[in-house]
Amino acid sequence: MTAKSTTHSSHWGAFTAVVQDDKLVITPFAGDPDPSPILKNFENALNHKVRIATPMVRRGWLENGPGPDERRGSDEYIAISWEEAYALAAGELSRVARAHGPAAVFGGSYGWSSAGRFHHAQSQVHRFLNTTLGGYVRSVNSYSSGAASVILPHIVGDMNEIARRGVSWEEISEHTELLLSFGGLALKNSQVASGGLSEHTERGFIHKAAQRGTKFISVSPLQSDMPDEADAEWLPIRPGTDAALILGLLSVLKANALTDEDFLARYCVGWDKLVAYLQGKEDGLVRDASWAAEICGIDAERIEKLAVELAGKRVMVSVAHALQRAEHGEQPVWLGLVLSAALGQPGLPGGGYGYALGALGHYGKHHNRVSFPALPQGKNGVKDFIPVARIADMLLNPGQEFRYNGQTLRYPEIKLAWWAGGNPFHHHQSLARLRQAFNQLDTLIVHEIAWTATARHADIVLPATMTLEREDVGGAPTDRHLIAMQPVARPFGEAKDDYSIFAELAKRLGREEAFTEGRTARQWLEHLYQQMQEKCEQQHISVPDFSTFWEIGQIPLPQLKDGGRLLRNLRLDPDKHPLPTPSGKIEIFSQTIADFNDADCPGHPVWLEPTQKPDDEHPLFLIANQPATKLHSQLDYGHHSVSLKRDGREVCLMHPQDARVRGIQVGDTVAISNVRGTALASVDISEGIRPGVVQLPTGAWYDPVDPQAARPTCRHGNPNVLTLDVGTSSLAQGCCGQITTVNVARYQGTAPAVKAFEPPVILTR
Ligand code: PGD
Repeated sequence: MTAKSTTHSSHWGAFTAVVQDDKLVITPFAGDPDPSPILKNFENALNHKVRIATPMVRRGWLENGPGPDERRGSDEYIAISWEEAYALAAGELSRVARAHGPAAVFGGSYGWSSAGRFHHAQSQVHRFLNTTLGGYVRSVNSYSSGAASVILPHIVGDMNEIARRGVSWEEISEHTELLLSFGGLALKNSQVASGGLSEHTERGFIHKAAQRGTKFISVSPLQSDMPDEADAEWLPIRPGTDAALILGLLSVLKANALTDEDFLARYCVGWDKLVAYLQGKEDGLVRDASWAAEICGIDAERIEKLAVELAGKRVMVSVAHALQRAEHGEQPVWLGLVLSAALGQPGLPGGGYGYALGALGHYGKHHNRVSFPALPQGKNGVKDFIPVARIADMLLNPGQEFRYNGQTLRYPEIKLAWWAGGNPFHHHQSLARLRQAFNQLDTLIVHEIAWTATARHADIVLPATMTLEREDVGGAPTDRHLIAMQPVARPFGEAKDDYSIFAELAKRLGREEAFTEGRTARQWLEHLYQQMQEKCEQQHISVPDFSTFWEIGQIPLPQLKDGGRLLRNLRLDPDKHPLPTPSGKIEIFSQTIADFNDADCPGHPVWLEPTQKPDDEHPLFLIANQPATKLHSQLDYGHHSVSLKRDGREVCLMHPQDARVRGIQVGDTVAISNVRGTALASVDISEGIRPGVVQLPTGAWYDPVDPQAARPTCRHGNPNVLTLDVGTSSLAQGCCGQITTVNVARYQGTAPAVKAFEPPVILTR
């Protein structure tokens, strides 16, 4: 008998799956023109030895009780029953809430978990803590767009409008003459969209645009940031200096009377102030092409020529998320918008500003007329919050003041953190510091599918099912298909889904009804689907009932053609459609930001030197970007991810000049080091990277040789052992994980074998 093939979805694509001869066979969604190779990571994921089979408790926590503990990250675990696990976790949550209140519980639980909209782990944590405790300390914004999501509302409007409802790929392929991209449009990034995507269309649109004659220019230290289909010109910029380059371009445009003064006067405020800054009226420093060239490493003549090339054409300016994941990351986001405004392009078909275009599969797409509802999270009665990337600061400095978006706030004192669906030892910076921070807690509770470094720091580990082992509905608001995520396999070991775990815990806390509202997981899916169906009916969109949807596995959803509407409407009639900014216009100068009085983010965009600059000890920039072989750290043990490691290690990229002077050859193991630690990696050498820059993608599971060391060595190649844990600025406090400075040396002797996918020592009783 042949096994039934089931439909399913992931952040990196929809697919069908079937177990044949004990092997999981994955077939990409039939309508996907360019499926992602990272689907292959599922093939060996279900029963891998690094999966967590039963609830676990950390030995030190069980023996000594809750409290700060240096052993987190290197302790043994004891397998326990679910009954014991529920009793320990519910008991500890009650103790902390009784003794310190819900403001001592951190439930931010940042992370992407899986595509299904109901089993979205972060929403489950939030709902659980709201319904059982009445609230928790939350986090705001994301590691993806921490700086952009705070600055954009001040200067043009909500990030969703600018990115998710930005100028569409379709329009670009039809109208754009020149696409100037800061940070590129790498397909490894747009292969992913939270909630899932059934059609990967970016490659096709880029190809179509290039064929029609769109010129692509990619400004990035890495040539690979632009797909081959674009046939782009590559301007290899010094990392972190795009703001200076854009200021130089603006200077040239102004000096040559190439700016669209009419657009700037009608639809923007503050151009005069920026011009004064460019011309050095404030401080005598003229920010012209020569000034910019010194900083960004691109010749002054090329900057001058580029500015002239931009003028008078239908130009799209795009700025990648990566640029704002760095010190003063707000500035390139602001200046990309200003450049498009100076060229008079916002609101024209295929012209203007595409913030984060290509950074995720959501951007440059159309929105569905109706989207699948999210799980309601309940009401959070705790007011305290942190910008998401300030987690270590909060745990290390309770009570300390910090600045955020014009406010002075105080870090709460956290005793217990609850994490499901995220991997802070993947996503956070300066991992030795993060370990110190987690060591301050009384208790860390983690739900995980596998022994990630985060699970290895937890006191109570609750084994979660992976997406393939449960029912859900997949569909992002920009995806034309809603997918029934049918289970492919039985849960691994004793793993349970996050909802069932929380329902059992809520029962023990006397709040089961409040958490579940009397519904099973399947009943929630039916309930949420029915809500969507009702919205569809109001709009005369016909969709089948739930059981038919489940049977057929996927349904199409009609879309709006709403790309770029905010700026298009402004241009149509600024009085009727003002932007949601204080002036109703694009704010080249923001009085609101100026009044915050934060020197690291003044009232108009500026070039501010980062603190991290190459020096004798750390002569190279490190770019720690998104991996191509997986999403973040997910399924790092999967076939595709592992097949592209070398000696089990992550692969870094160097320029031949930098390799030669260090006696490094392709395939060597190198130590990439700075004051915070060392990452070991295998080397590739290519001219497709700017000299003076080394690239090591994120995603390799943290695997320290010496977990307790102040400067640990990760034998697997996790770059966050090296990155600096500071906020982008006082305005947004976003993550700065993208760029740091390092030295690279050939590893002498035999490098230690990678153990990231070996479970920790587990004791049974
Ligand atoms: P993931 O690897 O996706 O990383 O950080 P994030 O924490 O989201 O983690 C998700 C975890 O959820 C995985 O460990 C997975 O096993 C687990 N999981 C999956 N499904 C389930 C489930 O159903 N239940 C439970 N309980 N767990 C589940 C990503 C973050 O990293 C992001 S968004 C960005 S953009 C940042 N990028 C960078 C960067 O460019 N450079 C650096 N240096 N650092 C970064 N960090 C950030």
